[in-house]
Amino acid sequence: MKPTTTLAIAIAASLGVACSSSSSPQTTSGGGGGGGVAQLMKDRNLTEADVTAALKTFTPSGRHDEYYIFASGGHSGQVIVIGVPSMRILKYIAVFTPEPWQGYGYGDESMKILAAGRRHGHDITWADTHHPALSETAGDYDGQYLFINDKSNPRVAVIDLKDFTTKQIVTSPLIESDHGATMVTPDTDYVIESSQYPAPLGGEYADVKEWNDKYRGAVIFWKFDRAKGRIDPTSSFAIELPPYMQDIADAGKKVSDGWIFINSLDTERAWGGNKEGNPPLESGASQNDMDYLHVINWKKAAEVAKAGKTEQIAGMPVIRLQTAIDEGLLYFVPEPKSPHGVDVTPSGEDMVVSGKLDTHTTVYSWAQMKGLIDAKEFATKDPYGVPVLSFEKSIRGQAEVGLGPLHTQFDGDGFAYTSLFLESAVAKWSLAKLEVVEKIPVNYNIGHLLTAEGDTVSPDGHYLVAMNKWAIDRFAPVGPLLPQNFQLVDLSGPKMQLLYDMPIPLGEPHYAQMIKADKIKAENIYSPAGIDPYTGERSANAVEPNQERIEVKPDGVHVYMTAIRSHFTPDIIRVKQGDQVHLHITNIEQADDATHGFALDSYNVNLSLEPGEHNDVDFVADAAGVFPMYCTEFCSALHLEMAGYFLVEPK
Ligand code: CUK
Ligand code: CUA
Repeated sequence: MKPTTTLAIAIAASLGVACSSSSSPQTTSGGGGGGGVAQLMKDRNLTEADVTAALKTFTPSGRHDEYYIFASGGHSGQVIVIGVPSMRILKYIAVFTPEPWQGYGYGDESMKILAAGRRHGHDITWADTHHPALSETAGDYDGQYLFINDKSNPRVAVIDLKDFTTKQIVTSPLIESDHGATMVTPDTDYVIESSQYPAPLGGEYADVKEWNDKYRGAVIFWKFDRAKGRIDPTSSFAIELPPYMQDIADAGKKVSDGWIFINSLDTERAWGGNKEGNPPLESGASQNDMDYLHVINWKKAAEVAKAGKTEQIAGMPVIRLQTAIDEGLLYFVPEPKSPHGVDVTPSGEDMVVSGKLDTHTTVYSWAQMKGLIDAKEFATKDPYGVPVLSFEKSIRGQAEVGLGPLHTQFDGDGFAYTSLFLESAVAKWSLAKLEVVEKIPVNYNIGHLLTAEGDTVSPDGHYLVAMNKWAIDRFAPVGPLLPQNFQLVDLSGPKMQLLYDMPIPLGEPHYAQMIKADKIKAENIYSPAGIDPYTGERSANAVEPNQERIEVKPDGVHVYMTAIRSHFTPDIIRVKQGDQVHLHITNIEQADDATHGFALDSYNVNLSLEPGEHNDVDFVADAAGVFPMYCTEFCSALHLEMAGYFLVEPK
């Protein structure tokens, strides 16, 4: 029991109730009666802080949120869309994994998108999604596209925010994992994907003992073609990096535009082997006091790649390490104690780096680093010949923030917010003075954090979300696998206030971004009818009303079908066992939310047909029998009657 504010105490005293802190687990009960706010507070055991938090997040029916969060869905391979301040989940966007409700991975075109993410000949049905990146114009979110990576099977996806649908997955056999992904350059010229765990480039084999010579990292610059809304792999290139473990990346902006920054760990080049006489990787990789911040001139690198000073490796033009050194594309700066996050400040003038085993964040000055680079004033070289700048001459200073700092975001008032993993807290500190002004505890083990538009050139501040790894006692027990805990914090008052706990029971999200809602221009229908969302174009197989038909062609039976409340036309399909079947289905509705599903018994056919959407699906009718097909969305009063039969006559 801990008193909070005087008003709460006064109310509590007058009502004779216990006034308890909202930060310890407890059960709210009762609720109800007609006794007004004071009675409700008493019945539900709420403090004044609880009530103000409720007032700040409650969103009446029909009212929309101020912001969207786009959060990584972790292991689910999806993106979670959340409204702020209500913290209501608005959508899961299917990205790297089949998703039944959206019919993603069940029709021809979406299967093609997933198939583009195959690696080493394998279908991959999960992803370790880490870092979403909204497209930017002049360093500010423009609300058009979203990119996200899969760390485990290095892949990058493109999502169009017109319809919140994944349009493309790209992957390169050049690398075997990624982590510094995805980040975009300020005008979204490139989507950055850098490797984490070194491996021989291009999927070759070499024993791990050949680490120093044969293993390498790389950073891929995926060229984004905004007019097409797709990555253009043929205009993309990579830079070879030494076999350190490259970590998080961020793009320079404004004064540092043209450069990117990538952390690294394991400059010791330890590779494990704890049964081979070596220390385990974690201690082998933590011997050095300093690792290397990678400073890369991407604008110049793009010119070097264009000039053809590359080698083709696994189909990707690669600027070799020696070329990168010779052309002045790559520099290192020491960074302390197992660095993790690198975050460029809104002005682009500073780079904030946190060392997981340090209590400081280190603030690097772009002006100082650029001065050293221009003057060719290098302190030393790494074993591969990469020039290393002086640590002391590169930093503006350090801020003592607390235990286990990881990631930093910004507000519009000159403050930075750093997550403290070991301390389970967020530190708010002044960028100018490099001094902590306030801390707020979070529950528990915070990884990333985000503020509204907090990694752009013009952060809003306003709200902060702590993305906590552990929930422990925050929610009702659900067995040993607990949800993650997103905590919404209000930054608008004189003190940070915790507003809301949101369980995330889907995977470990890592990062998220928060964008003003009015920047998102989502469309409610596909118009004209017949558009395949995955190509974004009207399908050649789109079906018009009254043109429904079944045609037998040399390649099989083609069914041209429409869906409209409350029937499919045709609703009876007769084929022979062994026939190749091509279903072409258009939802010809043009009304908001008039989605139909299409399910076919025992053939694993499941489509979601949004208004105006067209899908194709091919399969062999190898099993004879009678198979009901029906609409899976309760679309009208006669939804249950929106059904038919797929009849497969035995051979
Ligand atoms: S990483 Cu997860 S807490 Cu992949 Cu961005 Cu830092
Ligand atoms: Cu269409 Cu139910």
